[in-house]
Amino acid sequence: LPLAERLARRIVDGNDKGLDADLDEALAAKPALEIINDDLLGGMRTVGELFGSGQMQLPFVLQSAETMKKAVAHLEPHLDASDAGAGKGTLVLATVKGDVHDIGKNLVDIIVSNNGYTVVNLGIKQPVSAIVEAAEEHHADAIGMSGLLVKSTLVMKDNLLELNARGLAGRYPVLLGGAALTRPFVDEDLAGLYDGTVRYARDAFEGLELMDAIMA
Ligand code: B1M
Repeated sequence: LPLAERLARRIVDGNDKGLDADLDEALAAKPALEIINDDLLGGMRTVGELFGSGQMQLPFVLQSAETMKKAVAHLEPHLDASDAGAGKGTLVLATVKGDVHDIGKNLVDIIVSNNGYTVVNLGIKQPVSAIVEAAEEHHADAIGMSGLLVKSTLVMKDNLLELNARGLAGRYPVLLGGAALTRPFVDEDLAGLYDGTVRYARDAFEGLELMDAIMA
């Protein structure tokens, strides 16, 4: 197989034998970010389709996810860092309560922190109380919530209402992302509920753009 297809296939098969060598070969031809976006995420999309249609079982999805994580970890030192360490602001980032998906969230962490922000990455299954506590402790400039399950969209809604109730909506702009969300859902169904600013980020780059806009 050509290298790009081989990399996508490795993600689908959850096969990390020789992964680093393939990634190094790819790095000689294109930037790390393009490898993630063009090749690796394509593999993850296929995994989602196979799982969704019942052609792939959960343990294999997990293996694919582990391979994806190893690949991203290998590429991370090669990602362009502009303004790194410039202290542009602080983002508290979490996967919401009840949701274990963290590959996308961790990509957001990598992209945003490589571009001059401090990211406090709380991990998965985070209740709103933990998110608020971290935001207060770290004097966050924004809160980012990720979720991939449909039920996570309801959790996000509750979290926004909780921030309202605590009088914190004006203090924290909120970025929302993850495959369960759509822009119309966030703009039409969630934004109106929140007393502050809430924005949808399609991918990690839009997350970075939104942070830049918030801090401008
Ligand atoms: Co699960 N899973 N999974 N899964 N999984 C999905 C989400 C699903 C769509 C698969 C499917 O059915 N086709 C489906 C959800 C269906 C639904 O809710 N309607 C699903 C399910 C059902 C489940 C379980 C319930 C399965 C079960 O147990 N029976 C279970 C959930 C457990 C739980 O959360 N309580 C489960 C478990 C798992 C694994 C553990 C095996 C594994 C996750 C491993 C891990 O993350 N460490 C897994 C995986 C890998 C997937 C799929 C296949 C791939 C997700 C992924 O990593 N994509 C997924 C299928 C899919 O998404 N179509 C699926 C790559 C990643 C880069 O994309 O996270 O969307 P994503 O991030 C993007 C953008 O969304 C955005 O930036 C990234 C790109 O730059 N983004 C943000 C994300 N967060 C952001 C935050 C921002 C800004 C941008 O600012 C704050």
